[in-house]
Amino acid sequence: PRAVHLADYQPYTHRVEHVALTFRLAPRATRVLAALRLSPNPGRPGRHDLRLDGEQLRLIAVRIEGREVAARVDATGMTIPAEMLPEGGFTLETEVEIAPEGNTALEGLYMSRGMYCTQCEAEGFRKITYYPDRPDVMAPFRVRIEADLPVLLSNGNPLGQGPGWAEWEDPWPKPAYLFALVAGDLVAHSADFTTASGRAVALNIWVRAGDQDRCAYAMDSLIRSMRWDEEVYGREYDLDVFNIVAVDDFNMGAMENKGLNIFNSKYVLASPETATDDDFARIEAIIAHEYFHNWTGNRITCRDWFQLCLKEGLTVFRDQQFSGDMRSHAVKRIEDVLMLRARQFREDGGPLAHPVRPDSYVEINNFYTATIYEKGAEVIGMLKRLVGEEGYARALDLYFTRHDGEAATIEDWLRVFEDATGRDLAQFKRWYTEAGTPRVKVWEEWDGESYTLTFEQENPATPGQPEKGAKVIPIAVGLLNPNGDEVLPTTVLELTQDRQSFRFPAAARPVPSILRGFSAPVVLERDVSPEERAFLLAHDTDPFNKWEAGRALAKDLLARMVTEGAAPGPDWLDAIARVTFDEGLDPAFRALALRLPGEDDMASTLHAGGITPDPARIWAERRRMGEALARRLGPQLPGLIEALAEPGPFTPDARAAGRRALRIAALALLARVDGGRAARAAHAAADNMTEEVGALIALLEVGAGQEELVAFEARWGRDRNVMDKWFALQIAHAHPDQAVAVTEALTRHPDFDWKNPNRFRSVIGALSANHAGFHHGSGAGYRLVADWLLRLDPLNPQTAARMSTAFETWPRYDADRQGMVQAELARMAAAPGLSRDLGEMVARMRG
Ligand code: BAL
Ligand code: ZN
Repeated sequence: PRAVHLADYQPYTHRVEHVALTFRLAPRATRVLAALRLSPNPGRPGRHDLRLDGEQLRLIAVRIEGREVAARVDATGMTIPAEMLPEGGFTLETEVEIAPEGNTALEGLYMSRGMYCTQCEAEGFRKITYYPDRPDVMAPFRVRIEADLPVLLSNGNPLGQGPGWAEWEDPWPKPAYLFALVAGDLVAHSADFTTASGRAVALNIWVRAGDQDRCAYAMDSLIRSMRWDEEVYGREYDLDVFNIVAVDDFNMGAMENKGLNIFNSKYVLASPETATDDDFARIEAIIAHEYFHNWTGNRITCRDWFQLCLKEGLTVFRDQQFSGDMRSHAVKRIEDVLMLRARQFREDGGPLAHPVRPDSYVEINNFYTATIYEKGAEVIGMLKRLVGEEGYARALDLYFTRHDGEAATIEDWLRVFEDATGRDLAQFKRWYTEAGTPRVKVWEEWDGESYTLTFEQENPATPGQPEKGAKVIPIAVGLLNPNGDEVLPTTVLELTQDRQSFRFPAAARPVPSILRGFSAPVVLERDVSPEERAFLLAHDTDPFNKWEAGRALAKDLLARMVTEGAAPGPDWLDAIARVTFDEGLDPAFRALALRLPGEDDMASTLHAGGITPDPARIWAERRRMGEALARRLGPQLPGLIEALAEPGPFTPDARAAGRRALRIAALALLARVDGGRAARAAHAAADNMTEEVGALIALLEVGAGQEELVAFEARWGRDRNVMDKWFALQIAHAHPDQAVAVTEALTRHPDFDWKNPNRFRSVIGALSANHAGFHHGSGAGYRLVADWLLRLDPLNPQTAARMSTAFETWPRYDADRQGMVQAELARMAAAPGLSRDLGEMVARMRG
């Protein structure tokens, strides 16, 4: 398959002025009639053939201005030669037949448990009808749906409906990837919203009968998102209805189709009994994310798919701001950085590294990555730090006025910042065009009068990019005096050269707090003593760096345990104990401080330090670390657990969730010294899913919990979303020697519906998340995952390709493991009929 290159971009030959679609729905033979009003695009002078994308369509008829024409049809579309096109504007009509029932790829129009739904981003619309399926072609759509089903939905405002039909009109020009259609037997959880300028909007969350009592939190999140976007960004909603539909079979988390968001049901449905605090937080964030896309993505979209981060990075940044405002900025930042390091740094350091704006791809679905999304958001956070709150607000206002209704580029985005603030962003642009995580080394010097910090940046080679220039790196710094008082409040230093020094007056040697708030997505390298880390953990006024100090202490210790056989000493144990029981700190923060470094994170850190990680040893030493902490804190844990019990009914707010998080962390530690007694009691008493799952994981981690698993299945066996947890947690928390066997056994469970992406991820994804289990020295983890990817690929290439990233870290490990992964990659590469999606991923990972 050929790669697509950014450098080859050309505007489309024609304009689409209007689209009218009629759907006659039937599971095996849906008819799609399309009438496109087309005209030549003045941006592409000359006469051109008309090329339309189309895949897996049975063509019935093509007419221009009512007359049949003979179009040339091939496997990826249709061409009508220029000489057959009237001069000026004309109407093209096509009629095709598609089979949604057989669509297992979940792209285009498909069926999920009797309901019709669509997923068009990035290139699914071409599986619905012939069309210029590219984001820079924007048009208003009118849609008629005919089906004998009670609920028939599409984008925009309702025009009319009757028995067996409904019509919709979307007045806002949109690219085809934002098209959506839903038809099924659904019920609505409804509410009203009035925008700041007085538009009444009907809000509906459509679900299957029986699920409507699990929509309240999603609706509340939607209303808060709509208000927040008005208050913080001045952005109002622009239609009379906003519909959300929950679907069980969905490749992604959710989709921002104009006026008709389609969600993986897992990110809509929640009740205290069925959803954990993490689920509630994710629902809030994803509802906000998809809603915020209405302006950053829909009203202003991407010129081409290379610009994906234009909408995704910005929308992630906005949803992170929103969650911080709704909850705690400190806790949200720590969680976001944990995730960035776990997913994006991992990607950036391996064979799949790519720039935030890539310049080529084979299959665009493979670029919905942590780099585009999370690093894309970090880049915006850096821009904001560099231009300040006011500069950011001015730039965003200009972005919305200048580009509303357009398909824009990263150049357009950076230009609004330049025009609004007068700043030159030519060097900053490297964050978009160069892959890899910069490493920043820092040295300090104090001469009795002044204190100097010297930074050196190194930008590592990544696939296809051996050489890189220096980046603009905003480094937020604060200085503390030896008593712990802040002598320099947070100041942003701008590192723009390979090596650069910054001097501060200082009569006494200060303690620096560097990269506050994680002000840039870099790896900071600095020789710091455990004493200084403990000092920062106790005194830093920046909550992120306070947490980071504890994290670094733990990682240094775990690294020494793995490499030198060190044992946890009182310095670390006492420092963690002080934070754990410090009632002046937010319980959510204390819970994060108690969390041990992850095994994959540790493997990456060791590898970066020139040490080949041994997964089994990391697992064993991390366990020993937890046991030592449990022994140190043990006597005080029952009191803490007792004090954190919430007397009243469950509420999903951040305060209550933080208390539960700390309580569960304490239960998990206590289980290591009391054999699980307290966790078992907490499990029996739990009246919400957060505590039920938290206590169950605590038990599984100490080799117990089998009775509880049986009871869980007996209670929740019919609930798909809840049962996904049951599948996942017993694999993710299995002993490394048993993880593959547990996974294999669960693949034989009658409810292992592997064609459902959520269930597949809950089983096969959970094994790849069990670091020592997946990287087991036997190679059985690698084999099992590869077997299942090969089985899924012909049916659902998108999900298979995405899950193949389990293998991306192979270069870190020893020669045996490298050989075994390479053998699996070679086996996949050689599989007959491998999809373009998985084929591209495997090829990139093989290098
Ligand atoms: N646009 C794909 C789903 C999302 O990022 O919202
Ligand atoms: Zn998005």
